[in-house]
Amino acid sequence: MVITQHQEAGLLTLTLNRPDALNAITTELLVELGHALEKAQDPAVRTVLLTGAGRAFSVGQDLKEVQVRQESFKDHLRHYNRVIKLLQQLEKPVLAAINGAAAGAGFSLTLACDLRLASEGSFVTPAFSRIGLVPDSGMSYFLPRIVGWSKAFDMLTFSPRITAEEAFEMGIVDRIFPADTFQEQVRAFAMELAQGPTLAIGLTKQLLRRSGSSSLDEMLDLEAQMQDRAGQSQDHQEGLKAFMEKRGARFSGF
Ligand code: LHQ
Repeated sequence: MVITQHQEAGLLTLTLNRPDALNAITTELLVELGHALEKAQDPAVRTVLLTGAGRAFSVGQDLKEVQVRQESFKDHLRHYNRVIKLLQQLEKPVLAAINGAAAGAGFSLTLACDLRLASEGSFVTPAFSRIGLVPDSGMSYFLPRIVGWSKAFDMLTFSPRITAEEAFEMGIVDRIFPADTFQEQVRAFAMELAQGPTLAIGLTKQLLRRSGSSSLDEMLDLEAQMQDRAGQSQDHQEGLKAFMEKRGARFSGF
């Protein structure tokens, strides 16, 4: 298996597991990741954490596989695009734990997640321009939305190595944890999210997704629809009760 899965309470951890190849992405890896993300639609999963085994998150497409490719890049990218859409469409938080280098489509995978947690000493790099390619796997969609058009153009043209600290300053990375306690701190962060109001978080994710291509009027209507749904949830009842009783809420995710 090149994707390992570990479920602990509502937290599903998916690990890219080709450490000897710095988790370079193969077709096999994309197919396994796609299956795992489909299974993650199960309501028992309340947070998904994507990370890499060994010293890298992922160095992107396995360039050795590309050299012996049978299909066009356009055909090959179908495998990537399926995974990117699944990450975005999951109605629950999806976290990337960047434990080392995240390059090319490896970086794209992290951008399709909702939050990026990086280890001190890790870095991201678009990498595409260095081998004469254009950004893919959603990078041209997500990156300008996070850093703005000019910064994205600069990054995609020069493909520098961007340290976790620089990425944090640019809003690409959301939390940085020390390397020696990275796994424990990521787990604690993800476990807390997995005990959150999952239904409301999933609806929030839908709202943000739609806001990129909607008018204010459309978003106001959609917010009202989503608030109706959230307002009928068990978690809303529990949130209100906990507020009145001056205690922390115990959310079920429904
Ligand atoms: C690798 C790779 C790699 C194989 C390092 N593959 N072996 C989708 C589909 C269609 C078309 C193509 O594009 C795509 C999407 C993409 O992702 S394209 C972009 C692919 N990724 C890259 O171009 C990144 C290439 N790698 C690097 O720039 C560096 O290795 C980074 C910055 C990631 C890490 O640098 P270092 O930590 O200094 O490690 P290193 O460069 O020494 O690499 C260690 C080994 O890993 C080395 O092998 P070796 O046998 O010499 O020890 C590299 O050849 C190998 N490796 N990336 N993508």
